[in-house]
Amino acid sequence: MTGGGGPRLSQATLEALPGEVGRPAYDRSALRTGIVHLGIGAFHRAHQAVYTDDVLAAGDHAWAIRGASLRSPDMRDALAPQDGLYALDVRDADREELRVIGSILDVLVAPEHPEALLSAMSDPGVRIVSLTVTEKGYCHRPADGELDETHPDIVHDLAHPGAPRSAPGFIVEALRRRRVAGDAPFTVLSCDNLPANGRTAQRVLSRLAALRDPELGRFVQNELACPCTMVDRIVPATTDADRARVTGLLGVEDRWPVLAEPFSQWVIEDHFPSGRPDWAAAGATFAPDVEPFELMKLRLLNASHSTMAYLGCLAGYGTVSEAVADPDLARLVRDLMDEEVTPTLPHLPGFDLEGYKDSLMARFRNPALRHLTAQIAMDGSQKLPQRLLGPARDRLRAGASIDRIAIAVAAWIRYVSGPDEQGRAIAVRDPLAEDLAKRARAAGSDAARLCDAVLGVRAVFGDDLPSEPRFRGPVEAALRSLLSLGSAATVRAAVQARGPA
Ligand code: CS2
Repeated sequence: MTGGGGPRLSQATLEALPGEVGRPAYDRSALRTGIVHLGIGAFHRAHQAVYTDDVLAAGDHAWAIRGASLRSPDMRDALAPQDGLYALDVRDADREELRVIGSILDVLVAPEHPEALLSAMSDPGVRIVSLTVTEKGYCHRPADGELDETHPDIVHDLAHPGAPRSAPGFIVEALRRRRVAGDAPFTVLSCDNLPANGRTAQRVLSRLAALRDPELGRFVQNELACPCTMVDRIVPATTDADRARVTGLLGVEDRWPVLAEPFSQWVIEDHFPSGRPDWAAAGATFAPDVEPFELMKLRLLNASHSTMAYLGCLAGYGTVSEAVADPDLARLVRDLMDEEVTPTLPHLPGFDLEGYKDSLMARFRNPALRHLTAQIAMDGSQKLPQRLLGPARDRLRAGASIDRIAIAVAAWIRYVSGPDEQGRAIAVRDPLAEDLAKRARAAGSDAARLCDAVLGVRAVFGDDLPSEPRFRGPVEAALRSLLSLGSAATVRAAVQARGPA
């Protein structure tokens, strides 16, 4: 991380910013906290915080955000000297726009002071607790979406409910406190890439609450609102080069700006018994049923991302725009979307699905974002079920083929068992990394044995897929090809087998 030592972006230096840089068009000292956000990473700051910034600018001052980090103090350390301010740098091939976001008041660091976070969440003025804690933050079993009661953080939180570690642990304890105090529950707003994310959150929370106290479990199950959302914006991790560039453009140092593409979408189920901001005025969509949008986004955008990430990492492509510049890989991804995913999607009347897929391909090509394949490749065990295995199950149920899905799944197996095609170790970042590595070591490089070993991870593949020959067969064939011919040749053969476009 750079630390230039020059003046910092802050409330005091806002006025000196160059005229073209956007900034909060409201009096920040008049804001009231309405939202506590768990998981204050780049995605939240480039997405929900921006919609909320618009709401505040429109004059509704009741919805400022207190952020919380459930792990490291880095974000607090970067933003505290900046009064919570940071720049959003929106980039594509031919434009770059900078805007300073003011909706986040401060950042709490949960492990340093769990009580401070619990008391922030128990404030009756807080009406929404939103989350971007990534898939693994729900402490669920990815294959069936149920709470993993053996998860170390859940075990900890049941033993120490007043000083939790996990997001579910904090939420359940804060809800309990509000109930005791006679305050209405907040609404829990999941903004993670999970299928039916609100329902997943509620399932996990009611189970955890019930393990603490059956009565609390019933309360969470019956009274807690957990609307589903579909969130979309491509937000690569900020690099030191980005920090230096933004600092140069602002004229003051921003220790942690966020970069994003121009596109942004937020579809929200409208169920907020305690009230909500008018995010629609900022471009969000409130819909009675979000699931069709979530499925479409997870299975088209995120599944393509994961496919490019594993095949791309193996082939030596560092970024998504490099991966999609390979015509064979681009063809494979588009075929995956058109032939194997689209038939599994619910019909969205009046929605231009072809246009949506075209726009995804264009977004993947955005050369101004260095979106690392290694970033997307992480936590595959938590991502595969909703991105690739859900569509695979739907296809198999319909008696249809899954050849491209199988290549993507095999690429993940190949990736987590390393080394890469140049013989270098792959740094697999995944909560199951150790188990996966152990299985891979025991299986060696024989495709059939490796396939069986990794498909045996029930938390990912469930009880059905490993024993389904129409799944296992194509996955093993693709893995054999990846092991013997490599990623590029496997992709080329798949595309050629299909015939000319
Ligand atoms: C990506 C997502 O890292 C990943 O797994 O697929 O973060 C993706 O960029 C966002 O969901 C886009 O909205």
